[in-house]
Amino acid sequence: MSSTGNLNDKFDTSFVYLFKYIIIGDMAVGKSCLLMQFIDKRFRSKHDVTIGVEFGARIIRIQNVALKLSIWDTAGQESFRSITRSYYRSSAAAIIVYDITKRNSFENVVKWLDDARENGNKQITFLLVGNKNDLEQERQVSFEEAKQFAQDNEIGFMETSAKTNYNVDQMFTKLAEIILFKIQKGIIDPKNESFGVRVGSEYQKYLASISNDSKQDEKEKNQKVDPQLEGKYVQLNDPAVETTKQKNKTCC
Ligand SMILES: Nc1nc2c(ncn2[C@@H]2O[C@H](COP(=O)(O)OP(=O)(O)OP(=O)(O)O)[C@@H](O)[C@H]2O)c(=O)[nH]1
Ligand SMILES: [Mg+2]
Repeated sequence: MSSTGNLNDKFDTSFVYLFKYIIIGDMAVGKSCLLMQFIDKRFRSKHDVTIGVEFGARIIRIQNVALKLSIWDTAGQESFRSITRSYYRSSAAAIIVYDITKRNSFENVVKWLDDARENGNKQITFLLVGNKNDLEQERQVSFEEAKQFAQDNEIGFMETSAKTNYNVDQMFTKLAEIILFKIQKGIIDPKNESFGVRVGSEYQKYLASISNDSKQDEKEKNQKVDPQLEGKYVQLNDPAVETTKQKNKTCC
């Protein structure tokens, strides 16, 4: 196992919440490059096969809440599948990556999704990612087809390029917004690590800093879609989030 990113970030506990992510998908679709771009802002043109699992961490802020993302980048190679499975359970989010220039990697998404649904916790949030969208002339999977698949399976979807850094930060932050939303709605208990979340040293300070009124503001802000993502992202139709929205509509 190897790791990437700033060493201080990995041991830093000054965050409100920690969210665990897992990145899955076929070999060579660009999982490690997406993580490297997010953590280190660099691109590697060589395919350096991941053996087992690699790790990266970064602290981000969403609506002024410090969130630490702890990301497990797994091997696409079939022989590592049983190791990968052991990481699903304690993940808050699963990012399923395919390569838009390799139809086969898209066809295998269904297997990855089944695997994660079978082995993950019941509140895991999914995002389907079509990577390498800089290679438009080699495209084998249309945006529309993948979007339809994501809608049919009630998961989020976006296209990215680890090479040009297109949508890379957005894919990680969008998931963090949704997990934060689930915490604020009481769908996920942040103190229950089986959901792939944990509280950090800033948690008590954060709770003390928000009055009931400002808590409500935070919730409302959290429901807004990042304007930068409009047109590039299919809104997550997460059944748990949808159910609470429905309840709120009828209750007040
Ligand atoms: N053009 C282009 N190439 C990319 C992109 N992302 C990754 N690649 C290339 O695709 C190859 C595989 O990338 P990796 O990130 O190592 O793939 P992986 O999914 O981690 O593969 P495994 O670890 O074997 O499962 C490398 O040669 C990368 O340079 C992208 O967005 N655009
Ligand atoms: Mg890799």
